[in-house]
Amino acid sequence: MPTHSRFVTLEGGEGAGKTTVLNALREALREGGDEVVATREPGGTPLAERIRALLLDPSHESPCAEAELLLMFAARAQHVHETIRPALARGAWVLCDRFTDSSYAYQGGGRGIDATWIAALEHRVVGLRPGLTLLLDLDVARGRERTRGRDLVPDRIEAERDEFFERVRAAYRARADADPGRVRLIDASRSADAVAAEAVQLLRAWRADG
Ligand code: Z5A
Repeated sequence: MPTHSRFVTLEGGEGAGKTTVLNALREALREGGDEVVATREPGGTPLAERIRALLLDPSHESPCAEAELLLMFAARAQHVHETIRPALARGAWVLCDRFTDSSYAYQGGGRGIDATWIAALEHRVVGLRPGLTLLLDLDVARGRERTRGRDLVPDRIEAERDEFFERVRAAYRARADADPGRVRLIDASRSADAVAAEAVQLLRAWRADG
């Protein structure tokens, strides 16, 4: 699977601090004068954002696990085609809040879909991996505590039980163990400043190496 050195993703469970870290990374890269495209999944294009709304809305019929996976990849295909590849082609950095590792963690680990099926979609539909993935690892209960009271109604995936999120976390950690060169695990239980500082340091080292 081809990777791109300027394609960097943030992964982790609910409340791990991805959005907070992404903002710090964007500032660090902009200081160097580079163009930075900050985006997210599911989403990142008008069509993919509409698919996101469908996926997260708790008020209508829930998709079955397979439909959920295919909708995640439908959004991703559009996002890669319309936003990510063009940005990388013009030399920009792409910082993405979640990408295919989320599908392995949530639909694979959480829902129990066979990883070989996810890998087949990744190869046929996406064809691209980030050069660097920062995995913010956090205890499930602490993540939930951080986001408690944020939304009046939790979205459809946030409403899952703790056991689901424990499986998600285990699947993420297994991906970091299997691919330590790309997936760097960060202890996200520390202060937001300490987590952001480590993430920026890892990115700077990555940029210097590349
Ligand atoms: N999903 C999927 O199933 N399959 C896929 O393929 C993809 C996604 C791509 C939407 O994602 C859902 O889609 C997601 C997985 C699924 N469902 N869940 N759960 P999302 O990224 O929009 O949802 P999220 O991960 O739940 O976002 P989040 O809860 O906002 O997490 P975050 O971005 O990592 O956290 P944050 O916004 O930076 O911080 C949360 C709060 O904690 C906030 O008040 C911060 O001020 C605070 N915070 C942050 N860092 C710290 C530290 N270090 N200490 C204390 N407090 C902190």
